[in-house]
Amino acid sequence: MAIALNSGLSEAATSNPHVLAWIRECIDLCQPDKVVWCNGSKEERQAMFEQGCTQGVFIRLNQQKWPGCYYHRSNSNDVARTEHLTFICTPNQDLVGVTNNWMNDKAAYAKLRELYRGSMKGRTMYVLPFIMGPLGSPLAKVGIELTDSLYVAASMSIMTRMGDVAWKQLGQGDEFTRCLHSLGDVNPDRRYICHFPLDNTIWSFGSGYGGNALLGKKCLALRIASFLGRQQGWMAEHMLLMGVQAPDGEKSYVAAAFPSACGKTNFAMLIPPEKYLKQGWKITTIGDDIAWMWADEKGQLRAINPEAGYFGVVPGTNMRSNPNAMKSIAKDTIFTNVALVPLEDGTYDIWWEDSDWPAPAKAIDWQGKEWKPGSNSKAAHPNSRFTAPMVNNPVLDPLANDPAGVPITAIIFGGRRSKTIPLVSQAFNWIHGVFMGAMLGSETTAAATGQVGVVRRDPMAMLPFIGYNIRDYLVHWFKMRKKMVDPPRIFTVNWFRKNDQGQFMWPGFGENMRVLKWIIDRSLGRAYAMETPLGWMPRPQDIDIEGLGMSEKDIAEAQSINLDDLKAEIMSQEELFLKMAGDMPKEMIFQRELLVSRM
Ligand code: SAT
Ligand code: MN
Repeated sequence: MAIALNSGLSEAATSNPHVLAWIRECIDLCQPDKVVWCNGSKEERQAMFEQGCTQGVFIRLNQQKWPGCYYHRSNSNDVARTEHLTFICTPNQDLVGVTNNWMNDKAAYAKLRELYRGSMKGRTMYVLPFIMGPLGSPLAKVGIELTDSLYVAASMSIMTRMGDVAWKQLGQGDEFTRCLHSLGDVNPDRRYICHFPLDNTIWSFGSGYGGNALLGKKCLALRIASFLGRQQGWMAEHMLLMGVQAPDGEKSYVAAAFPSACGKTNFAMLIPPEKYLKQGWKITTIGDDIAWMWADEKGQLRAINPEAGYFGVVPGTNMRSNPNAMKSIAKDTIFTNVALVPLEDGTYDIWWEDSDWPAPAKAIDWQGKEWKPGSNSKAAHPNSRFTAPMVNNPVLDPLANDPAGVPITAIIFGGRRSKTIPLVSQAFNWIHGVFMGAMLGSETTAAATGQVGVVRRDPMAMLPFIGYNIRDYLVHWFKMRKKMVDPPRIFTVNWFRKNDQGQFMWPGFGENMRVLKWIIDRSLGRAYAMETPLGWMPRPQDIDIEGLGMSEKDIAEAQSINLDDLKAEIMSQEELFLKMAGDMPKEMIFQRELLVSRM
């Protein structure tokens, strides 16, 4: 960490004139006391933690149990993404379409400038240069975040390839995302997450939490990148990336889109059932949240994970649900908004609901209040998170850092649906698959503020992240087909279907391997399927149930299509059609007609 006083630029780590001019403007506007140029080193992160502990930003956890781990509590009004305060700012509204909040770009700059004015007085501005994507990848993008949050600085050093590599990649060029972040007074009335895709700029004010503040993640790698991807002919998607290795060594890669807090991290780190492990099956992780994909010169869809760490939901993470996540968070991890457990020696442990440990007799909950078992509240916030470096993951794929990415064999869409949607189905073709993805619905979770548990349409699990007009986004998906010789096969899954007694019909977690195997076999043309109104579906005997404790009849039930439910589903899809009105691409209208006529 180089510390610069006065102008803030005397210690600059780059001579890039575009960077210096922009940072000068931001210093003049925000008036920080101090500017710190970060280099992304391990020592620097350690220094940030030490400093954070003296400032009360971090609490050091018991280092025997949690080596290199720190605790952070965010403001209790600031614990999830705030979609209603998230804006795409352009000269006219048609650029952002009906699914985004829009602000006129000039008006947004003017409004936020007043908020930023002097907002860093008495604070330090951290300059965080970072790369999204493996170094040297054709899609890798440079961003620079200026922030007055030490938590954000330390988190970005885990979540991105941060530091001098970014200055090197940028050189003297002007192609970088300008990310300005200030906590302000963390007041929801003065909270704005603004994206200016035409200027490759993000201004985030008034929130210190995750997707609102770690600007490389949802803001850059999804909203801005999706916009750039459409211009440049590639895709930025809310997808995990995983490798599936068969016993004979055959390796396939799968991309899967699920809305926030629907188990993407668990799926990306899946441990196959005992039987599969014995046979030699292996799952590896490339990424757990975001995929950037392009068609290479041979017409093969390839993907990279732009991130370098995991920002995962903590509650429910344990050695049964996700042992690889437990190992990933065993060291060098930041825990945000879980419960803090004071130990007798004056150090701290942590705890969360549905963890490997019994509830402590006493804890401090995510709001900083005393908590006891039987207290009428959660100890850890349902959206409490871990921030862990991906190198900790024991099943990190050897190609996770490969600039050439990995070839994609199958794309999976999934939502959290207690009714109607079967366990697995395959689209008839790419266009049908895009329709399937566009019609994805999911019951809302704690990852965003608002009501939890209502079904909302979440096209490609991208509803909160498409950085431009959804009409053009869907057309872009259709057009990508032309760039590919043999496009990945597309599937829909639902791990969350419940029976009339309210019990899950599918065990999920590692057992998802059984569905995944059918998906891979189908994609490579060696598994059976039957035609249904929804798409190709396995017969019960096509899913391996050996050792599962489920019968073929149970599978048939999890796969059943109830025509009345399906009609209601199609009616509720109407919502998106009406919203988009005359803007719906004709492929979508035809696919809907075909679906209705198949019924
Ligand atoms: O807070 S984040 O947006 O990064 C997490 C999520 O909602 O997926
Ligand atoms: Mn996500």
